[in-house]
Amino acid sequence: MRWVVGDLQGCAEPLERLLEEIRFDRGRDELWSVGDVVNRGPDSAKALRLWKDVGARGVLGNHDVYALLAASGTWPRKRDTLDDLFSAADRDDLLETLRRLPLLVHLPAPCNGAEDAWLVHAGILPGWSDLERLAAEFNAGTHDDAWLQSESVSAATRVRCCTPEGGLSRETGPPDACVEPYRAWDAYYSGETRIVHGHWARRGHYRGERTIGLDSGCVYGGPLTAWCQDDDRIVQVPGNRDTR
Ligand SMILES: [Mn+2]
Repeated sequence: MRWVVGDLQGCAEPLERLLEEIRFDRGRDELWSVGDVVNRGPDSAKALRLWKDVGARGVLGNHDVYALLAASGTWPRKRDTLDDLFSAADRDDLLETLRRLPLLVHLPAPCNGAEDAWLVHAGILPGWSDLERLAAEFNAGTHDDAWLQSESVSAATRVRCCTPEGGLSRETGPPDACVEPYRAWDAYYSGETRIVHGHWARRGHYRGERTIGLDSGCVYGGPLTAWCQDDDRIVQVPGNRDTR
């Protein structure tokens, strides 16, 4: 089975619960992260290790970008919960795993009756129509600090409400909080293939016509949500209740 899990944000225990709940078998199953494996939650290093142990599959999130740029000193450190990661003996190895992550991934149907999907942390901009071409372009090259700060990385890991021209709003509320000329990014998406994403905790888990959102805010006390691509099924386990 191929599973896609929502934003972990350093929530290692909920991930352990999920793997148990779905009887994850690393020889048979795949676990894909929608990004933001680290930060805000209590156990970034542990969550990262666990996710790496089950295959290190996924796409890059904005908190992963922040962790990489803060670790290299390119960005100043803001308030974060990354001390455990930055002081870990395997820190370089863990960070390198994050740095290798692509921005956009096509997940072909894993079995008969299942549907194709695209995986991205936040979303895509209205002008991004040929996703195969863009994925090849965005994911290629050295994932150095300049790449991490590029416009495409920024858009794919941060968009929620945007203009038809691709201007991003700072609004973090649900889609009805997007004020004209801003609309939820998926309102512009007319592609055939479903896009699975995270990043929008205040929208929560939802299923749109062509999209599925998996960030149900497990770091804020919501559940951790995962989607099984094989049989189009959602599984949720309790998140971190004691963090904010
Ligand atoms: Mn995010």
